[in-house]
Amino acid sequence: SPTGKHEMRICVIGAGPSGLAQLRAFQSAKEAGAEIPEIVCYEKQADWGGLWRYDWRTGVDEYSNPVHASMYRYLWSNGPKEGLEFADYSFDGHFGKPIASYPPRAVLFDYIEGRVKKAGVRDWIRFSTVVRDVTYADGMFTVTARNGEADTETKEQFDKVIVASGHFSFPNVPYYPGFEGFNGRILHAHDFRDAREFEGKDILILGTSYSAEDIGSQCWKYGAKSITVGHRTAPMGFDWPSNWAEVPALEKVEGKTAFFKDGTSKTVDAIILCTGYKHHFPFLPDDLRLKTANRLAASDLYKGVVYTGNPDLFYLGMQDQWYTFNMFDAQAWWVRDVILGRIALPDAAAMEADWQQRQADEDALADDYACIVYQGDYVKELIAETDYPSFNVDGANEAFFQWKKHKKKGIMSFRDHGYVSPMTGTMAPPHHTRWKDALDDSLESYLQTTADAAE
Ligand code: FAD
Ligand code: NA7
Repeated sequence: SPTGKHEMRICVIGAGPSGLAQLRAFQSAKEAGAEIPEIVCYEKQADWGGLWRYDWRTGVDEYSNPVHASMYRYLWSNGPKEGLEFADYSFDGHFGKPIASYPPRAVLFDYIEGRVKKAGVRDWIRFSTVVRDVTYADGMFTVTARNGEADTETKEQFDKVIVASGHFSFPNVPYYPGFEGFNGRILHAHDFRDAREFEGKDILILGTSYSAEDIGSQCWKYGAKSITVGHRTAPMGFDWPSNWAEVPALEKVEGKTAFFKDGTSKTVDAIILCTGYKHHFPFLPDDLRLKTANRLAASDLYKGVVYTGNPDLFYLGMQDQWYTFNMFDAQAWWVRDVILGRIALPDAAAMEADWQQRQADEDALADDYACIVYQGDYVKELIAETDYPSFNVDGANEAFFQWKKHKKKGIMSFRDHGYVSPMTGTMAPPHHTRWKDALDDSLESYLQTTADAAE
């Protein structure tokens, strides 16, 4: 600049819920009168919303980059919306009326988008632009990105980089003997798009976490003949429908027949690997690259967000998630305040001790209920240190507890329940149609009231 003063520049990688939280955090400080740095957000996809932006493509995208999307048609929230609500932008406010607790993807996309449209931050984002490389020298980052549409590369310098590229996109794909000779389709959850593909089919699912549970449930809902789930560690143990079986780990496949550890077998048409994802950052060199398991207290992150190997680098949303959108907000507001000089970082030893202590605390947790409280406490800890609107985290915990109980009671009916908003205190009305019978997952259908739907 003419004064010789270097203007601070911030790079945000990804415009999913985490990256958008970061943009909104800076914009809200600006709105309140603060001076904020220049912000450039690179987004590989043509639109914002991250995983919540549906993409019919699988494999590579239109510019031959790996497709980011892992969501599929007919996906409804797998946890209550009362656990993820933004504290600065309520569901009641966005939709103008109370809505039911487990919205389909399109409804949540609309909600995510509503807040950032209102904030007016779209201009900060460079769409269809994938970050290819990040280097750090002399206190500055150089970020190399490629705009797919223009087919051009840029290299720009930044003082800080915030990685918000998500960690449920690069599939963890195990091999089992016989896969190469299987006479059917083998796919990972990342490439699953439409349950109707498996109507009338016998399917085998490997894995016992959210993807296994939900993709199996989708296939059941849309008419699969049978669902068999192989577990490596333990069965999910829900009260499944009669055409659903939980079996031990897969040993091998011969032709179309799968053989399990207990000697039983099942002939199947397709194998869906719900075997999780990798934290994978192909654009980062080793000394900046986060290496962590999918857990509540990620490795090498002070307060869950500052990279201890280089505190000019931040990561958002890298934890395994009970809390999502409002946790990303808590992180983004906190990172913003470090960058604005409102929060000071301690020395390297203290930052190192911080994540190790968090992991030790996590390792000592007794059950899922304790995990929910632990992540709720983390959200409380961060929001207490910024001006993010404080909210009833205990109320959100309560919605998660109820959700767990409702799943135990009926895995195909838990989405028929409603909970109290920790932001507005509103009790969610029931959806007009039970989840198992609601085949239309559109926003229009979901937002109809019981009276409209009956007409
Ligand atoms: P993402 O949503 O993954 O967004 C990351 C963004 O970064 C993407 O837009 C991507 O294109 C971009 N990006 C990646 N690499 C680059 C690059 N090199 N250059 C530029 N841009 C890049 N959470 C819930 O709360 N409720 C649910 O019901 C729920 N269901 C889920 C179902 C599935 C199948 C999956 C996979 C996840 C689900 N989640 C759910 C969790 C989900 O992780 C969060 O809701 C949320 O999307 C995470 O936001 P994020 O911004 O951290 O990551
Ligand atoms: P998760 O929650 O990371 O779970 C991965 C599952 O995959 C888990 O049950 C693992 O079983 C299983 N797994 C991993 N490797 C293997 C092999 N080699 N063989 C058999 N089973 C294996 O991933 P999800 O996709 O379910 O959920 C990710 C997000 O998507 C989540 O936030 C949701 O909201 C949607 P283990 O218990 O380790 O034996």
